[in-house]
Amino acid sequence: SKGPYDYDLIVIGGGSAGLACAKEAVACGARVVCLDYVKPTPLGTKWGVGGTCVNVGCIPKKLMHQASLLGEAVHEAAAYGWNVNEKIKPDWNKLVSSVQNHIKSVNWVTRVDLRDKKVEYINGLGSFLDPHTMTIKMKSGDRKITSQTFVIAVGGRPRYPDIPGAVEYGITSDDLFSLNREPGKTLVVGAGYIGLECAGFLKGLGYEPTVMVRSIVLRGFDQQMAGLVADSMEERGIPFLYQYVPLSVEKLSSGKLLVKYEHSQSGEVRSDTFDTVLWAIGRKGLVDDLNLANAGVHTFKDKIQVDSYEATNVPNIYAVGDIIYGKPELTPVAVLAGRLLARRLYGESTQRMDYTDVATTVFTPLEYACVGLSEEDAVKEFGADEIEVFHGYYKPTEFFIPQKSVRHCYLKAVAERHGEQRVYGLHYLGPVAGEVIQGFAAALKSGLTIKTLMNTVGIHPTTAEEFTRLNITKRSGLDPTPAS
Ligand code: FAD
Ligand code: NA7
Repeated sequence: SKGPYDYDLIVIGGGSAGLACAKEAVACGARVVCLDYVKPTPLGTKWGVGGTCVNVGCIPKKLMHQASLLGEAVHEAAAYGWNVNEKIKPDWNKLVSSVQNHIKSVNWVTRVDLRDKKVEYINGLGSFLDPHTMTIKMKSGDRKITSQTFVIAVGGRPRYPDIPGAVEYGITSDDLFSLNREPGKTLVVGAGYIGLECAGFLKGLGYEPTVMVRSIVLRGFDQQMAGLVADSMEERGIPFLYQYVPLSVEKLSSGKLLVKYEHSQSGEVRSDTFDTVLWAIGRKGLVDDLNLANAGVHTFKDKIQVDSYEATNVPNIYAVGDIIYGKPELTPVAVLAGRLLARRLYGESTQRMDYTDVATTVFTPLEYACVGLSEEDAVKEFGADEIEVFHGYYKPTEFFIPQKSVRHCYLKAVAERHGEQRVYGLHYLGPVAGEVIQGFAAALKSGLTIKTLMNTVGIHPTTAEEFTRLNITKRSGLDPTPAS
């Protein structure tokens, strides 16, 4: 029986969360349609189905990071005896077309997958007329559809600062991975993970990024680790302008961009010219086009607040992924939450999403990965007297021959001080950080203790084995730098 509505479920947004939710709901037997629509950036950049991660997020970012690490590896290879031309230079346009070709192939595979799994997909922008009705704006005209249930999975887009020239002359991560010219000397405004990652690979590719930091680096992350990330980037020749905010961007007759910026305490105004200005000042949830008021869904700071069932304040409307307030904005979080929601709605499952202890990596030139609590959050939660921090600097084998700086290779375990010495957080700065932390994340979720960690035999010679030899506590005051 069809019931009074066209569909059981309309999923708004075909990104990480929406696609996972739509596919699972269909697998559970629901009648589903998934809408996805990308508005072009002010520069005109647009992309296909799949959302942020595939088109303008994780994937192109990791590919450019990899390109930058390979350049570094070629330089290192010389020290190992490879006869390489020391003056290697990347071809930006070739890199961009390789990255874009990969993305196009993923877009294609996504559409085939949707067809195979019998998920109806509409390339259109959805907005509510009432809690059960939506208008879809499509190239071919508007269409009205009804559904019993809705899942809002619209994600977010980069913000622009409210200053003269920002939108006309600046770009964001939405434009960078398909930019049709070399970025050149680039001002990266914002010191969240996206700003730092972009600055990192631009430097590795031979461009000249500068990072402008309004307050602190990597807000929300362990601040000792964040400081080490920034120091390692400065050591690679990336200048950081601390405590500065941009005032204006003008285009000079030379084509260069003149940026005026101000020190937030002294009010001192400076200016400099750049080829590219990249805004990485955070992301805005895409609530505006949804006309949520027509459905009665409340918003909160451009986001939607949900309960532990991903339910909004309107009974038949749910939200998942980056659009929900106060949860990690990461693809695997969006995918799992979307899938679990579909299973609860249309399957037998009652399982809820666990948003705690989600591991994550910052793909800066020297990578940083972590899982669990930062040191400051552990202190806040349990008190400094109840926390033991085991830490150490270490020397990756890979760094010896090319004589790379090992000054910032550091790791720590934040643990319970007494009793079982349960591990609350693990933090690692060094090569292939994500690969190192992923397995430890499973251990931490299984109740990892310092004793288990110390009784684990390492794999030698790796950098991950350092976690099995952390025997210096911060409290002891002993020097955490290795002897040799
Ligand atoms: P999205 O993937 O953004 O999908 C939402 C979709 O809905 C979009 O296609 C949007 O256009 C569409 N839409 C919006 N409104 C409407 C509407 N009204 N009607 C129809 N369609 C609509 N995460 C990681 O885990 N690892 C990383 O390394 C990583 N790197 C990142 C790097 C960058 C530069 C960025 C920007 C993000 C990165 N992320 C990373 C975050 C990750 O991309 C997001 O967490 C993830 O894409 C969120 O998925 P989502 O489904 O909630 O939203
Ligand atoms: P984040 O992590 O929100 O970081 C944004 C950065 O930009 C951060 O350093 C901010 O400094 C800075 N910022 C914010 N507004 C301004 C203005 N107006 N001028 C200058 N600098 C500014 O965003 P990302 O883009 O890195 O990451 C996107 C999302 O992924 C993010 O929301 C995370 O939840 C996950 P601040 O620390 O606020 O002083």
